[in-house]
Amino acid sequence: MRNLLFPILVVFCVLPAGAPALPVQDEPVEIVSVAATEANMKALAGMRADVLKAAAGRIHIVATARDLGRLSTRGIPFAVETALFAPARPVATSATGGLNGEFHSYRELETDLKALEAAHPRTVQLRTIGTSLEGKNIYAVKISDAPERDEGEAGVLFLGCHHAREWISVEVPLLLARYLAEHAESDPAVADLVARGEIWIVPLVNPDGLEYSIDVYRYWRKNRRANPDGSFGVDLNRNYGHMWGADDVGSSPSPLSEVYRGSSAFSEPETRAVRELFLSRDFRAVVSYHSYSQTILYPWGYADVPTDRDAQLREIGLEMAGLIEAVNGRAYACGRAASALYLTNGDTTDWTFAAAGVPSYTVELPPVDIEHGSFFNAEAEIDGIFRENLPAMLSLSLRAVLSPGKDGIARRENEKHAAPLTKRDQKYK
Ligand code: 0X9
Ligand code: ZN
Repeated sequence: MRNLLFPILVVFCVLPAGAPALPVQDEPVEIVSVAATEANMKALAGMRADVLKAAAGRIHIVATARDLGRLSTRGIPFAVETALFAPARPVATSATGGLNGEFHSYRELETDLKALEAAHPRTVQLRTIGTSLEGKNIYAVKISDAPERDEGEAGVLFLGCHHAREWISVEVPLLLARYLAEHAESDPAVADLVARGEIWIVPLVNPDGLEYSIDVYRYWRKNRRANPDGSFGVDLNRNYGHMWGADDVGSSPSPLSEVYRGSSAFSEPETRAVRELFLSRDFRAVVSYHSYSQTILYPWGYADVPTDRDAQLREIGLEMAGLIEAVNGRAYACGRAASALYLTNGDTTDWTFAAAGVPSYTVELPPVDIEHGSFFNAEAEIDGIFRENLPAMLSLSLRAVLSPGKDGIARRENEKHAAPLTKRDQKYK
């Protein structure tokens, strides 16, 4: 199934709702499904349709009025599925208010990060590593003993929210910062970690996109770059500098596409901010959080080839999956990015691995698939998702700060292995 679908799954082209310059026939209007026959796949690829998912013999696309016309002209029967994709229940507002309930907006995050620093000045320092296109701060939390001193210790980097609509990916790294700050004195393991190394957390790489996703269009993915053709947005996870733009499958040269790679590698201030931080410190491991699919991915993403440290990346990834599953039984798959999910070029972890040779993971948080909520995580589930990820975050952090640098992370004896990679629905986002 996967191979058969591959050609269309990698043709990314979606029209950003809310971008006023678009002709009305190019606005998404319905989610429709067609039978997953080879002829239909060819037709969808020719139309550059925005494929949402392919499962159970059907391909779902986000169709524009133009797409609906094309399907009719070509005599391809389709079913309207829009109602199926509405969130299962209304997203509740909460005491913290706003359309995003307990999830953080840019301002709410800023307030909470400042409060965290004020409450734990001996372990937390809030830094600004850059500003977004619209001038919002990109914040990094440094957690270490004497965080104001740059001691050149080994570090680990946790990143969140390259993709605007993946709100849970802000919360998980933020909760890690809070956990570490609150346990740095009381818990000997955390105290040891903080004494030996540095944990850096950038919970919101894409603040402009997040705000747009909260205020205007919930499914917004990219940043808010005003492109020359009148469309908006660069996919920040296609804008990094390793094999940037290597082909038009893993990213797109079209500004309209959801995976538009930008005009050059690191053309965006948000990816430059991450680059500068990463190159300025001695990071020995990286995790970039995304959602959804409960999957742990490691390089390469740009091509279906292993890195020269494939076995080690797999081993550490499987250990993280095992630690996660041990918390409450929720299984995360683990695999090499290009083969376990799909091709991407210019993604974060390909670049961090290429730049520093350190274990670099994309963690796709829950839910497992679109039927379980896609980008909508219930507010009540935020803490549980963080809790199940915490042991893996701590274990990777400890490995990183104890690792011997360029030679890589030392193997541990008696490692437990998680379940092998299971097939997930192909998702196309
Ligand atoms: O497409 C992406 O950027 C990531 N998935 S998401 O659904 N959150 O957009 C995956 C990036 C991991 N790299 C590869 N699969 N090659
Ligand atoms: Zn993502």
